[in-house]
Formats: sequence, structure tokens, C-alpha cells
Amino acid sequence: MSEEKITPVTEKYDENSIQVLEGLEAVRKRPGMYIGSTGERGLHHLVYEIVDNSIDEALAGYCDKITVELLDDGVVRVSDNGRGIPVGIHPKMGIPTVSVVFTVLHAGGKFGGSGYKVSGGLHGVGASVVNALSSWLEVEVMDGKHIYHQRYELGAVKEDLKIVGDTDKTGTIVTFKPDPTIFTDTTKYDYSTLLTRLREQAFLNAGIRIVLKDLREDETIVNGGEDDLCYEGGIKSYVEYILEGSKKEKLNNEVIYVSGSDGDSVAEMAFLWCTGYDSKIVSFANTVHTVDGGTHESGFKSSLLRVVNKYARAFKKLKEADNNLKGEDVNEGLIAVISVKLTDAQFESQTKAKLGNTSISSLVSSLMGDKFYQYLEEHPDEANIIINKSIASSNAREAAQKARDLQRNKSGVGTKSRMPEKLTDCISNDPTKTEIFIVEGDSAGGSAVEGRNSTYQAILPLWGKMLNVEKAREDKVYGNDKLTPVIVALGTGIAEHFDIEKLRYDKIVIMADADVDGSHIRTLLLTFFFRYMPKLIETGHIYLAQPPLYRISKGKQHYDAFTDEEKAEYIEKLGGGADVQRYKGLGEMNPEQLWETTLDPETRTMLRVTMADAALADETFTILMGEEVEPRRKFIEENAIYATDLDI
Ligand code: TTJ
Repeated sequence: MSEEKITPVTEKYDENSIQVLEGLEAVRKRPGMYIGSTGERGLHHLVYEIVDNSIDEALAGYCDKITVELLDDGVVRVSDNGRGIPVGIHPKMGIPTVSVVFTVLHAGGKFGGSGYKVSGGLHGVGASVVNALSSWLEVEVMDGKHIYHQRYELGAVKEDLKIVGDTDKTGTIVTFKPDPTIFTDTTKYDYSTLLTRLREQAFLNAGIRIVLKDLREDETIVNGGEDDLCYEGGIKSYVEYILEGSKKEKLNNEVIYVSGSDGDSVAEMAFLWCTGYDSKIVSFANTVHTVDGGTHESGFKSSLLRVVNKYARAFKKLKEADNNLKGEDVNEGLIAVISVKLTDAQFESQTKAKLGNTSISSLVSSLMGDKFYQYLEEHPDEANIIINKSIASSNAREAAQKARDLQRNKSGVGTKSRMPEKLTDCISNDPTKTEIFIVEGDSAGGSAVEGRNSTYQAILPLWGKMLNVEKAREDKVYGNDKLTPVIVALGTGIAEHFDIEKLRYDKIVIMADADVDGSHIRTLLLTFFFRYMPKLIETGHIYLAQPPLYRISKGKQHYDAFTDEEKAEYIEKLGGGADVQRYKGLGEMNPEQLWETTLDPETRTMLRVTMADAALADETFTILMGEEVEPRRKFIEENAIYATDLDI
């Protein structure tokens, strides 16, 4: 900067500038009317107002980098490498245009010709409001030749616009200190709040680079943060970002992107489906996050549903007798970002978080109807993924409903007639005394039925491989032939429908072999209980039967050994000639042996499952559900110990 060149470029102030001050006085009197609040939100809003100007310049194609720096004392600096705010004398106001920008209310965005302002904060009132609410504000404009500088205090010009140096760069730098007498709650900026909003802007304006830097030295602030935000993929990148944050897996191979315009209105939509069950739809109008949705969002949802149904019908994915898919089916696992830009955005509701323009709904719908449908036609694999997911969700909904109805019908009179075919129930109805044994395999089930105490003990055999609960969902669990009998027999329902009052047994005993398959079934059942009926575990209703591994007998004497050490011990005890029988599985025991070793409350050994045990099973389970079978089996064998709490 060369001191000699300081040249005043402003005339003396005339009555226009008096008016100006009166305008800004109104802002200081009623700040809430201009920035929504004088709390933390309003404070942050000042930054967005200033940044919006740079974003407009970037959208006009003249700026590709915006920097936001947090300085001490609540001071913020926003810079861009655009053309710079014009410094020439404003024909009507008689003062430099840059001064008009900062001192005349509502001047923001309207200067410089194009008049097309699409970005815009919550209230879209511009730089003069920020100036009015700042203790001081300084602007530097670089026009490729000179550096111009002007300072304002409480919105009023404090110094004439002056050339303070030479430069070959162009751009605008605005530094301001929010007025602590206005922002009485706080003047401390929250880095992550700004980061979230600026990231949003970077997504919504593809290719624009926004850098946020925390340069505060104040040790009460966690400073030092720096983020460099630039997303060439725009809202497609936004969808991927949401997907990453969700920790879910994507179902589509790629984000679907639909965009188009009608006159001054522009709409773009990016979306995909993931393994999750809820939907995340984020919408914006003129880069304002429309938290309450509005016409763009409802137009998107209804056309999405219409297109998916149309495609499913046209390509026979739905049978003639099938009902149309519902919104909730198609929306399941959906991640979507919608961004519309329009000249006359009408916001409904007090928070201005809901878009009201009806024309946008038709634009969005027609774009989806044409381009998304065409996309499905041209990408049959992707289309199948979407349709299958929606149909699965629809089946799920219906199956879950059936299961609920089933449940409702069977609690009360006639209960037993609704019980699973495989269940051999006990005679007693007293849920404080009864026990149910979930037995691996039909043959063991048979012995258990014969050997049990029929008054208090019910037997439910399960057979074969369990379903993969990790990948399954409420519907599959309800619909699966392995677990449905368990759910129905217990009577409680699952997940949010779980009701412990309806539990039909006091003890639920998992009875599986001590081998790999048995351990697999134990893991699956524990995981299932842990995820869908955790209360059962918390309240101590779940047990693991502990059938012995060996019977050591000599004459009329016999012992059951649960470990190899015990076996050796008993052999020694009985002396030479002891007979050792190895139980290969529960199925090998006769009813008397089963009663004595596993069922009889007087002699059996059972383990009560704790939450920690089940959580471990759950963890194990997730590892187990990898695609490869061998490492899975190995893991089960090595980690087959879950229950710790020795009981009964
Ligand atoms: C307007 O049209 C003529 C050429 O310059 C255009 C302009 O004003 N660009 C512009 C304004 N770039 N950056 C701004 C700006 C930057 C900040 C940080 C704050 C404000 C109020 C404006």
C-alpha cells in the first residue's frame, strides 16, 4: 500500500446520505425485523448475508473462491476474488456505488445491472443491514488497479472511500464487528454452525470454493479449525455426503440427477436409495434450507411415487392384482436433495422455512415425469434395485400388519388355536411359572416333548439355518418361517410393538448343541432378542440350556460332564472300566437323559443371558454376517462363549 496515493473519491454528503442514515436507524431500532433475531441465529445470519453477495458473484461466473475468517472480538472477514463492488459514483445517489451498497437499505444485489439475485439468506436484506448492526465495518475493493477502502461505524460512513494502494487483483474484502449492544446474548461465532451452512452453500453451488478459517486467539474458543469446501458434483455430492453420514450402504450404483428449468425457475434433484428404513429429503429454495418443505418437496415426492408406479406397471414388476406402491414404500431408504431457484420465492409460515410457489411443483413434477422415467427405462438394473426395494418395503408393511393382527387376535380367548403348529405348549397358563424351550432340530424336539414336564414346559423346535437378521428387517423377521413361531409363541410382539405384559412364559430357554451349528443358532437368537426384544434380556427372561458333553457311567452310577476336565475327573472317580458316552447332540439323548441333564429344574444347569452377553453376540453376529462362510464358522467356534451368569 502506498500512502501517497490516498485520494478521496467521494463528494461531500448531501441529503441522500441523511435519508440513508434514517433508513439504517430503523434497522438498529428493530433488528429482528431484518435478521430474524438478535440471538445466536441473527449473529450468524450476518455472515450469511455477506457471503451471499460473493456467491452471487460466483454464480455470475466471476469469482471462484470465497474465504470466511473468524478473528478475535467477534470480528469476521469475508473475501472473494470477484470483480469487486463498483466504486464509481452512483448516478442517482451521487456517492460511490460501494457506499450505496453498505448504507442504503435494500440495495443489496440490485446494483450492477443484472438484478437477478438467486442466492439469498433468510431475509435477503443485504449488506447495509449487516453494516447497520456492526460496531464497525470496513470494505476493501480491488478493481485490478487500485485498492479502495472505506470504513463505517454503526452503519454510518466514517471515512471517505479512498485509494489505499495498487493491485493487479480483483475482489472484495469485508471485515465487520457485530455490535455487542445489539447482539446482547452473544457475539461468539460457532465454527461448526458456520461450517454447516457454508458446506450447504458449497453443495448448492457446484464448483464454488468456500474456505472457512478460525483464526481466533481467544483461548475460550476452540480455534484453529480450517475447512476447504468445494464440491464439483454439487447436490449429487450432497447426497453422497448424507449417505456417508448415515453409515448405511447405498443400493443404487450411482446418484440419480434430474434438472431443468422453466423461464426463470430452475430445479435440480439428486437422490438414491440406501439400506436404511427412513427417508431423508433435504430441500432448498434460493439456497435457503426449507426445513418445512413446501411445493418443491411435495412435487418431488408425489412425482417420484407416480413414476415408480408407472414404471413398475409398464415393466410388469407389479402383478395386475397387486396394489400400487405407497409413498412410504418408495420413500424407504431414500436420500434426496432438492434445490430450486426462482425469482419470486414465496415463503409460507413464520419461519419462512416452507416454499409456497405452486409453479415449482409442476416444474419438479414434469422434470421427474420425463427425465426420471427415462432414466429408469435406460437403466433397468438401477430400476430393478429401486422397484425391488419398494416392493420389499410394501411386503414388509403388509407382513408387519398381518403379524400385528395375528398378535391382536391371539391375546385373549382361543389363544392356543393361534399358536404355531410346531409348538408343543404346556398346560399351565401361568406366565410366572411356565418355560419355553427353543430347541434346535426336530429330533431333539421330539425327545424334549417326551421328557419334559408337560404342565410347565413348552417345546418349540426350530430347524435348519436361521435367517440373516442383520440384513433382514421387521417384515422378514415377521414373515420368516424360522422366527415367526418364536414371536407368536412368546406373545410380546417385537420392536416398537413389544409389550412385556403379554409374555406367555417366565423362562425362554435356548437349547442348542455345543457344536458350530448350535452356536450359530444361539448367536442368531441372541442377536434377534437383543435387537428386537431387549427388554426380555434386561428383565432376565432369556436362558441358555447347558447340555452336557459326556456321560460317564459304571454300573448303576453315572455322571454328566460339561467339560473335558470334568470328564477326566469322573473317570478317575469311578475307577477302571468306566464307560464314556459322548453326546453328539441333543438329538442323541433319550427323553430321560434330556430331562435329567437339561430340563429338570432340580438337576439342570442353565445360564442366564445378560445384556452384555447379548451385545457381544450382536457384535459377533455382525462379523458373522460377512459373505464368506469359512471365517464365519471359525469365528463362531472360537468365540462361542456368551453367557456368564451362572444360574439355576
Ligand atoms: C456487481 O456488478 C458489477 C461488478 O461487480 C459486481 C459485484 O458487486 N461483485 C461483488 C460484490 N463481488 N463481491 C461482492 C461482495 C462481496 C462481499 C464480501 C460483500 C459484498 C457486500 C459484496
